[in-house]
Amino acid sequence: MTKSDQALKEKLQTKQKEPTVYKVVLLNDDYTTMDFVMNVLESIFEKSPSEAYQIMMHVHVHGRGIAGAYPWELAETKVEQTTSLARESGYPLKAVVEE
Ligand code: TYC
Repeated sequence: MTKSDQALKEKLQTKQKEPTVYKVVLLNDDYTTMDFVMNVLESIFEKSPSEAYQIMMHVHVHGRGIAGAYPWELAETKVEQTTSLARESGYPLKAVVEE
């Protein structure tokens, strides 16, 4: 193995250790309460109360905002958890995964 083969191998190995992350985006709507959105951000996205408030207000004002960034499977799970908690509670809150 040449020196540059070794360098390439190390580069690839380093890359594989950094999983690609996907954004979970929360969408605004007129019916979900601010309290419920903050509760979702704290319980599912592990945000502090002040982070949850800031993210919720960003979504409320701008229409959408990033709740977090995770490897694919985890991002999908967070969307599912958000959607089922919202539906159980009678809210139309939507979350989507974005690259
Ligand atoms: N716009 C909602 C309200 O005024 C609050 C809200 C914020 C809803 C963020 C969804 O993702 C959301 N009650």
